[in-house]
Amino acid sequence: MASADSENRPGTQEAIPQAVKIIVAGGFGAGKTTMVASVSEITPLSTEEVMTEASQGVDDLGGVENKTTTTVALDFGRITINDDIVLYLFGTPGQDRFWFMWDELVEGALGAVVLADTRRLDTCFHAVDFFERRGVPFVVAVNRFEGAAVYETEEVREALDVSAGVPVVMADARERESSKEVLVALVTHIIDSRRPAMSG
Ligand SMILES: Nc1nc2c(ncn2[C@@H]2O[C@H](COP(=O)(O)OP(=O)(O)OP(=O)(O)O)[C@@H](O)[C@H]2O)c(=O)[nH]1
Ligand SMILES: [Mg+2]
Repeated sequence: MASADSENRPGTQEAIPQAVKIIVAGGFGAGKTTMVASVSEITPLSTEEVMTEASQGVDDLGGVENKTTTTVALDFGRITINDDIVLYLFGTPGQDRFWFMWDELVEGALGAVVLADTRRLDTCFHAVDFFERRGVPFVVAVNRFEGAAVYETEEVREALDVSAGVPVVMADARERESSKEVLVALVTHIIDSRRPAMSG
């Protein structure tokens, strides 16, 4: 649906499809649902469920103790970047026990946003690793939470050990403009990362 791969014409500018599937990933509670909702121009589909006592001891609530709901399947939203590009956003469920769904969600995706939670930077290691292994271009968006340590983008890059070519940007997932800037950075990165393949 989202990725119009069948319309690809390698070697031409039109190799960038009009409808682009993007994954919004990151650790549990990093702000994925918030980002998809803030930026979507359609009413976002969300699959939030109230967390019950049953999740205690199963889900790692350290640092996000006030969280009462969680995504159990996916978030879905859409944003038009310009006349040529419409992004279809798929937010992942954040908890470890739903990782099995990521393989399905990533199918056909051209890029990803990894939301880094400044309270628990380590929780996005899985996402970074996941997209690196699959060769899916991604940007790291550092979502700042009040009271959390303040990091420079380069500190985050070092902590996550992402390569110099991966954009690391500051973000506030609650702000539409900020979320849109992240996505524009991602689209630019996707285009850049496809360029060598097109010329070679
Ligand atoms: N301060 C601050 N709070 C945020 C930001 N982004 C999200 N939040 C808050 O963090 C909480 C969790 O956000 P969600 O969007 O549900 O996080 P999620 O990554 O979808 O969570 P899971 O689906 O459970 O993994 C919500 O209460 C948001 O309002 C941000 O950029 N800054
Ligand atoms: Mg969510």
